[in-house]
Amino acid sequence: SQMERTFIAIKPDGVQRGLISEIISRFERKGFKLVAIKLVVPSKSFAQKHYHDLKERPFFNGLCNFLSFGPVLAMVWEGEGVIRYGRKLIGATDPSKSEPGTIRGDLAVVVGRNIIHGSDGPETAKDEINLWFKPDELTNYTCNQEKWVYG
Ligand code: YYY
Ligand code: MG
Repeated sequence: SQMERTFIAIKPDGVQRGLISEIISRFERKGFKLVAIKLVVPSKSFAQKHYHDLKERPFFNGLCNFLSFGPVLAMVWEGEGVIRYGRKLIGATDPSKSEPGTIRGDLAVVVGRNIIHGSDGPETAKDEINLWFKPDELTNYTCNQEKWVYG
């Protein structure tokens, strides 16, 4: 099995727009398992750590300011292929190019307010989970629907 974990965050625009339950329900109904969740207001320096790969980009400063505007809903989701498939549920970075049916395609309009973050690969998933969560904040439990999701 390729059971894995990914870091998913609803950004301040998604929280303020009342989209928490809509977004969580898409991951939950798919069959992925929630293993950690918390609401946090990141400092600007924490946002800079989260987005360190993008520090040379012209939008970096505005992006890090934006992430620190208000609460972010930080989560870890687990499942087979959840890193790659989570990105599919989220849709393309620019919502004007995201497919309908994706979170950004259905719920956002511009790239600077695209409501959600998802890790882009196994290494970033590990790094981002470690940045946002302490080990004891990650739960380990058997979800009884697993045998029906995976057979
Ligand atoms: O992983 P993803 O969020 O889809 O895109 P990234 O290329 O990692 O960029 C992170 C974040 O930066 C993006 O969600 C919005 C913002 N951004 C932007 O404001 N303008 C761009 N041209 C590209 C990205
Ligand atoms: Mg990214």
